[in-house]
Amino acid sequence: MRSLSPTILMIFLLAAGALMTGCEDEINPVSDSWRTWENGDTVPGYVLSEPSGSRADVRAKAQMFDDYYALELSCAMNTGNADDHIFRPDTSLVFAVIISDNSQTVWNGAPLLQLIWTDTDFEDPYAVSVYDLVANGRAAPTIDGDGNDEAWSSGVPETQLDIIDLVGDNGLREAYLMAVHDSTHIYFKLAWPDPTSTMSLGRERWHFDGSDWTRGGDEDMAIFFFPTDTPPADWDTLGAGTVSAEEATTTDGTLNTWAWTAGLTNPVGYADDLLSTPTALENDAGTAAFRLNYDAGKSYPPYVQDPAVEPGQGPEVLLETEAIPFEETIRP
Ligand SMILES: [Ca+2]
Ligand SMILES: [Ca+2]
Ligand SMILES: [Ca+2]
Ligand SMILES: [Ca+2]
Repeated sequence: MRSLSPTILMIFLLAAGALMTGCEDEINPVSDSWRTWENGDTVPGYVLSEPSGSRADVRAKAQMFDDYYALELSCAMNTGNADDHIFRPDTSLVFAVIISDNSQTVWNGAPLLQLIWTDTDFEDPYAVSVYDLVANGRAAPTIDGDGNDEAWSSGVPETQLDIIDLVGDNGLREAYLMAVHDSTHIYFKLAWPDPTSTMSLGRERWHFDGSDWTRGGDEDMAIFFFPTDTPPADWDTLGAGTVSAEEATTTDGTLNTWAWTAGLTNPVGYADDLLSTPTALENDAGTAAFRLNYDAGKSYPPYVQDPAVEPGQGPEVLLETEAIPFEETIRP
């Protein structure tokens, strides 16, 4: 056969590239036979599992409806763990919420909010009332990202937050926050229009180009900061102004930090329960919901979806219980 001239070959490759980009890339592909990895295939950058201990105190789940996130969270008012804040239904406090869009570095948010234990609707963008479910004969919400629970229905004050750019600007200007409590737990519902109308969960995702694997990508996040017994000295006047949004470290003192992320914690139904200190964002005791799907000794994802198992949390999520070593997916 006559070999193709370099010019013709180049044109062919360009055309093939154009065709490729027109195709829908296959994410974490599943097949009932041995897998052949192809250009455009991707594999999640983290392996997820049930967290444990003090790190697992915050249940959280979001769904996106009509480009709006609805995120529900719950936490025991007293977790019994020394690294957490104790919520007391007679004690107002300052807290903060920051939100990212497919980023860990660009943050918009409400840096100075008051949590007030009352059913009063203050119609104030900086005041969030904690409605008493028991006194009003209502059941606790189900933490599933569907905000249509009775617990959130009419009568519960909803605060339209005044969202500002804090580090960079992702365009977000509005969010809606509700808080309720029963005898044991406090619950939040945070709703916001995602600036790019996309639920991004591909942090450090692996991409295959036909010959090499590379990693890249980010995710949507929402972080809550609450004071500990030793908050930053200026916490009550500056709120998250005392926090480095890039590092989630404090100027001084410590904060109880809940980090919900669309890719690493949401699929298993948690927010990562952490502690912000002047030197680091420390992990609460226990195990995380996620671990990096990376091995310095391998140039490919060490774990992939078991081809025999349909992904339980969708193709963009790799669960520990459904993961097998990459090597086992290659035809012997
Ligand atoms: Ca904890
Ligand atoms: Ca719900
Ligand atoms: Ca997004
Ligand atoms: Ca904590």
